[in-house]
Amino acid sequence: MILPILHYPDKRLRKIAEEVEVFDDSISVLVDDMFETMYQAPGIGLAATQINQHKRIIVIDISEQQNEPICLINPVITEKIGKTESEEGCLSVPDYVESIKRFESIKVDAMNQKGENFEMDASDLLSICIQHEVDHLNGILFVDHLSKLKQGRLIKKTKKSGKEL
Ligand code: GNR
Ligand code: NI
Repeated sequence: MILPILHYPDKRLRKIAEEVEVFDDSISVLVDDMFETMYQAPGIGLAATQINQHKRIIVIDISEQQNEPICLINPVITEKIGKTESEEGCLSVPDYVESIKRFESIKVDAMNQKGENFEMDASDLLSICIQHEVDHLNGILFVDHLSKLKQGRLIKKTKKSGKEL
């Protein structure tokens, strides 16, 4: 099922997601719905927060063919190496892209849909995407990393478009 995506400045995007402790069918259904929603958008990642489910679940697929799904549950970034800067967008902040500084490479501890632990190394776009999604789980949007000047301009643009702040 395709689920509606919350849009900035919706306050529900600011909630801190809770760890998944029980890996039952409802989690599998949620993960499947998140992939469907992400692919349809289309996006390269989606955090449960964006569909108003405040659980620490991320889905990602950075492949061209949309055939390399990655699901991270309870992800924790355990190592952060180097610096990089690139253009980011977000399904929750439509029609807005800006350059954001991130760590270049990271190590992540996470669980799969069965609740099994695994570790992964990520660099480049995958690393950026994971950092972007983990931010969502903590109620942080990519625009929070911008200067106050740019944030002010975004607020103005958002108000103009008729959205409540
Ligand atoms: O689809 C997305 N593209 C993207 C591009 C650069 C950096 C991060 C992203 S994630 C975004 C989908 C999204 O909003 N995930 O939360
Ligand atoms: Ni996003």
